[in-house]
Amino acid sequence: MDPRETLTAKEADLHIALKPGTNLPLLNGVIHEVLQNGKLDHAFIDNHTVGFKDMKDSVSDWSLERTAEATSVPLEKLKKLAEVLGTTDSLVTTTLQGVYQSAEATTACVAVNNLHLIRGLIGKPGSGPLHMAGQPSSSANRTAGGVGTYPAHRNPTNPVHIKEMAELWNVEEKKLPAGPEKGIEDIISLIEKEKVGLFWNIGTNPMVSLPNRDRARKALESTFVVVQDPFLTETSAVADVILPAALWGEKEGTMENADRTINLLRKAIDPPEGIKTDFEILLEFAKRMDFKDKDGQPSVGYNTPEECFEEFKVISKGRPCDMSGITYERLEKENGLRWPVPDDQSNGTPRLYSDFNFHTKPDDAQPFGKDQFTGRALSKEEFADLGANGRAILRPTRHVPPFEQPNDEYPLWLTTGRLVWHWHTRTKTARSPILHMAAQHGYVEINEEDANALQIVEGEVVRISSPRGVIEVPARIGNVVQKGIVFVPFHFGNWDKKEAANELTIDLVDPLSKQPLFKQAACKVEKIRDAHQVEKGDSIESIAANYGITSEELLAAN
Ligand SMILES: Nc1nc2c(c(=O)[nH]1)N[C@H]1C(S)=C(S)[C@@H](COP(=O)(O)OP(=O)(O)OC[C@H]3O[C@@H](n4cnc5c(=O)[nH]c(N)nc54)[C@H](O)[C@@H]3O)O[C@H]1N2
Ligand SMILES: Nc1nc2c(c(=O)[nH]1)N[C@H]1C(S)=C(S)[C@@H](COP(=O)(O)OP(=O)(O)OC[C@H]3O[C@@H](n4cnc5c(=O)[nH]c(N)nc54)[C@H](O)[C@@H]3O)O[C@H]1N2
Ligand SMILES: [Mo]
Repeated sequence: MDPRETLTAKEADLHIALKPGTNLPLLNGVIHEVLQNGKLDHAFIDNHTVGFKDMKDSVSDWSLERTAEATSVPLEKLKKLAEVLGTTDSLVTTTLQGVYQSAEATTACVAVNNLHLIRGLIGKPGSGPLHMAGQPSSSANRTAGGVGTYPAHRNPTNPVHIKEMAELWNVEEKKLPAGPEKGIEDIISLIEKEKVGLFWNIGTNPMVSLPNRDRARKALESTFVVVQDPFLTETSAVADVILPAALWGEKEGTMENADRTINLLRKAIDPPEGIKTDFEILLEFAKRMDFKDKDGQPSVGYNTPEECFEEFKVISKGRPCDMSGITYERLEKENGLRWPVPDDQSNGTPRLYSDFNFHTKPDDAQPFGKDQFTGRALSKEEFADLGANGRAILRPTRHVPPFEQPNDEYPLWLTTGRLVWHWHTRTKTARSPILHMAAQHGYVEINEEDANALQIVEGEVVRISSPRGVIEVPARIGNVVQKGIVFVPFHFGNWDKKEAANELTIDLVDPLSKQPLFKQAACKVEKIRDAHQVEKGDSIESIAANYGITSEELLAAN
């Protein structure tokens, strides 16, 4: 499912080129059809789920005809899709940013889960919904509690979990903030209200990666900003203090992969003279701040990454991500282990939910769920009322169209995303001459028909504007995007060039996950030159010279 004909779509047996922002209508339509004509697993629904009736009622209006109209996907394709999904004996669904950074993000993930549950296609070989994280640090953050939740999938809205953490850390309960987590856009608003005195940025480059970056820049300029990064970045421009940090390969520690594998990374080389690792900087900070526990002992009791991991193991005990049975030695010998690993006899858990037990007992659950429309965090009582207690919860999925849609002034959909040659804000990949040569600058992908109507030619620099900002980049014309949509890669964000996708994107978030809506906004494209000006890349000689190599060496490497 992708509005663009990506490389992945080209390999597909069935490409569902839906309109941007219509994941949920599509899933609702398909689920409605599967409920009518598919092979439901009634035993699974009865024994291992709650909420079937509410879920079913919530999609009752979604005939395939209505779905075709809402999504622009031909009826025949929808029928085919519903038939496959209603009859297959095994199903893996993967979701990523086309879902999470889209309208109705969390609700669409819920719909995917609903589909797997009513077909009983979960916890079995060859079946499961895989809601992936994009990178190890995203995965590990969810486990370690770096996204405003508490460590080891603890629930900030559950007083029992706050109490456990207070005991484990030997601090007073009232010192631990309770209540729902804050997303980055909440933090930007708090900075604007002068409620944040210090913004400590470790290992991200928000001046390129945050939506509506003009607003984000103004906010960061108004507070005290520390940037901790191995490189000078676009975010260094708003920093009050810059802390140079060591890179991977210059330090040791564990990492978590998208499939829950914990890996051990050993240090390969020393960092440059005087450069500390993130871990050392944080330890040093805790020491100089003289942070103490309830009994006056230093609150950070470890000195090495391994000792820190040992503390995390204690904190993870009994939780979904139990790591009690993992040691550095085992990680090295067994080439990584997948949590939960509850004791040293366990070889890890390649598949979750194979006993059809889900983390829905009130004192087990990480979140108590949120209201689909307002994002209000549900209370423990409301969650308990669902009566799940280890069963999976089928939730209703009601559709609300995206807030910003193409209109008279901004008639096109803007969507943004990745190129294979670059990693995010290019602090590493732009330093590779080969990758830089493959993708040197921002551009806009536009459909042939739209390009013809605007009389633009391949390579011509055009202006793209949204209610937030303006960029000027060369056009790539073709059929990868449908008529009415443009795509801009988000990797490019130098302050001295007008090519950052995030000048244009909208700073709205999904009310449940708080993830920004990078995939849908309204924009317009304008011709700006009388004579066609075609943007060419740098010459091979000048790229090679930038990296201190000859053009022959560069070509040989490529
Ligand atoms: N080379 C490289 N690899 C990377 C990264 C990188 O920067 N470079 N980043 C990593 C990270 S952190 C992440 S999060 C992942 C992201 O991996 P992906 O999610 O695969 O990457 P995106 O390019 O953001 O792609 C999202 C896709 O969603 C589509 N889309 C837009 N709107 C909609 C919609 O309404 N519905 C649907 N179904 N699709 C829509 C877009 O056309 C696009 O093809 O990649 C990881 N891998
Ligand atoms: N328009 C639009 N915007 C997007 C997206 C999109 O699809 N469209 N995708 C979003 C997604 S999914 C993601 S994940 C974000 C990514 O956005 P960011 O996380 O902001 O991007 P990165 O370039 O990965 O930034 C990582 C920073 O950490 C530094 N770094 C590397 N190693 C270390 C280390 O060991 N220690 C420290 N302290 N620093 C280190 C790098 O030099 C770099 O500056 O972008 C988001 N923004
Ligand atoms: Mo990501």
